[in-house]
Amino acid sequence: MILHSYWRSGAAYRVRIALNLKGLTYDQQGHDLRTGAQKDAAYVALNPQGMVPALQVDGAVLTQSPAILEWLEETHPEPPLMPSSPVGRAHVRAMAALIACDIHPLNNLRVGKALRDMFGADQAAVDAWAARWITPGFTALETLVAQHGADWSFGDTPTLADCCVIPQIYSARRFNVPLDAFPRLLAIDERAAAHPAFATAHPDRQPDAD
Ligand SMILES: N[C@@H](CCC(=O)N[C@@H](CS)C(=O)NCC(=O)O)C(=O)O
Repeated sequence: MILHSYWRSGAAYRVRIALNLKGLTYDQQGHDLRTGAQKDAAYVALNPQGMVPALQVDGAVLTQSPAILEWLEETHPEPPLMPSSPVGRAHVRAMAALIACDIHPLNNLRVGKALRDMFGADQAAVDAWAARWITPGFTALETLVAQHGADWSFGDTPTLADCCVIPQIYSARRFNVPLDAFPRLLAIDERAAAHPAFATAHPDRQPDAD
């Protein structure tokens, strides 16, 4: 498997965590988003969106991290990253979607670039914009974790929700978003830092990291 990635991409970070939790080995090919390498013709031929991640496997190219996570769960069911009950699975998907649909798209690299290029935003304004979406999202997530979580976001083993939560916390810190109001999320982040699958997926530990 080849994971097309960028060390700081939150969406690629999700996939690395899941691959590691499943105990799978993979190579990584970094695309430096800062120089626009994701728009190179050779990469766009693989992923027409020109975004990371993409996973090359068995002659296929899988794109969109939620689809890749679901594919991984279907093809490599052990250890399970989804609960056994349908209602539990719906809760995990809801937490993952809260991040992947309702937070991350508003604070990814291209949105920050558009804020700068189209509206003259400086870094402080970009940070405030990110906080505007991360804070209410995390407020809801903290409540959902209080309802459904234990050691992890849902129950006492890592799920696909945690694959999304941890990268979003990393991103929140990059935007200087205060996190004190989210003790449950911070406890999960601390647990992840001590878990090999999460720790080795951390951006700073990737081959293309600065
Ligand atoms: N919904 C996509 C989002 C992917 C995404 O936002 N990727 C960012 C990095 S985290 C990217 O490639 N940005 C480069 C660009 O937009 O040109 C997924 O979950 O895979």
